[in-house]
Amino acid sequence: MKTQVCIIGGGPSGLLLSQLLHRKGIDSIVLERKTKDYVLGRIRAGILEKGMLHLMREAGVGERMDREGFVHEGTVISYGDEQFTVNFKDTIGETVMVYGQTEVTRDLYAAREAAGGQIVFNVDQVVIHGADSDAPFVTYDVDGDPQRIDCDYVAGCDGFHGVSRQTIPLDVRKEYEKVYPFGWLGILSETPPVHEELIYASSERGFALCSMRNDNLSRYYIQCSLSDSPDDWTDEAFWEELKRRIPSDAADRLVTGPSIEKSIAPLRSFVTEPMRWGRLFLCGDAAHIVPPTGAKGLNTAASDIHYLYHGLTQFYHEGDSAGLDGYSEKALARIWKAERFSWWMTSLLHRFPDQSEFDLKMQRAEIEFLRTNKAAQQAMAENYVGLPY
Ligand code: RFL
Ligand code: PHB
Repeated sequence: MKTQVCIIGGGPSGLLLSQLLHRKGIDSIVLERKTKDYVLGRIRAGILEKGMLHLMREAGVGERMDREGFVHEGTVISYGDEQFTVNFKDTIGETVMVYGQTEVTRDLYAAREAAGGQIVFNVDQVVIHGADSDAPFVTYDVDGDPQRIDCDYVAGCDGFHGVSRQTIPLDVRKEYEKVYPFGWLGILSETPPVHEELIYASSERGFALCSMRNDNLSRYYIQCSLSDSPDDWTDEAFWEELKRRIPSDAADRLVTGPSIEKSIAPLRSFVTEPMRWGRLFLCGDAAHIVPPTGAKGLNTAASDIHYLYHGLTQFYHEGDSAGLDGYSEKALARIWKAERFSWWMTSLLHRFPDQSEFDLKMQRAEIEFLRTNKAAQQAMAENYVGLPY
């Protein structure tokens, strides 16, 4: 088989790139290791920045998002029983949208299918060949049958555990990593959200987050030990612990119910440099990971796709490779700022095992500074709604 861009990974990065390129007449094939149902069963990000909303609309898949998504003008930060709102709309005139990654992916699959886009599921043994040559190709097996795709470019959108990053030789690739000493235990429940805005809660017992997907679907997280397993936590134990970590007025209002999903995510900051090697471009989780505290995972994937999509369009429509040549530098400049913000929010709101009394006082002083200082709120708002592309 032959295509212009071979896209490895059918998560949000790969699907969005494929759909955007299709609208510009650029051909691609997406290779996905799992089934569509498996990809749609993963419960992940919930908050979309302006840049991601714009890309979804440009890809022609913004209609349901604009109809069913919830615009949020701010977020609540709490510490113990104290709480305040950082209002993005009032401070910088911007908002974010609550629309789950599952729905984003569902809309993108539907659009690719409607356009007759090629997505190959259940691929195995994916290998990228000749990425540093003028004639790259990708080999893989599907149902035991070996296959080959010749292409101009390869987009590595295969997440943190994919093969694309590993294809870049170790003497070219440099990785930066911070692993946090805790995870997030998350549940999804068919209950009304406890509050109309998200609540990011710092408490003596650890961090908690009250989020949502719609009027009757809530997403809650609590900081947990890395040695915990979801089976250690009954629904009752989860709700009890959540109530202890959020302000008492919210705890009193909280509607509990059976969980329909329960999982633990470890927290990590990770960046690989460069994000391009020859004709291979890394995008999204294949190149970088943020802890979820700043809601930046999916949104940083979107900014990579923005730069790569424009670079490829410029190349195919104008014969100019400047956008592709500048891809890694441009993408990384924005990534590092999102890494900083996610690390800052994580450090501000979690309990760390080795924290001294002084460290706790510093955390508290920083939260109180944020509560009372307009410039600090503006800095948080600008980062939370998403820095410009
Ligand atoms: P994805 O979503 O991981 O998609 C990569 C796709 O590539 C496939 N794949 C392969 N395909 C072919 N060949 C191979 N060799 C392959 N290896 C892997 C995989 O099956 C998969 O379908 O990466 P993408 O598209 O870059 O999207 C990034 C986002 O998914 C990610 O940044 C966020 O979901 C991060 N994240 C969260 N972000 C938030 O903002 N809020 C959250 O609450 C949140 N929760 C999460 C998360 C990430 C998690 N992971 C990765 C463990 C919860 C979890 C559990
Ligand atoms: C979510 O709704 O899953 C969510 C929202 C905000 C975050 C992380 C996760 O910072």
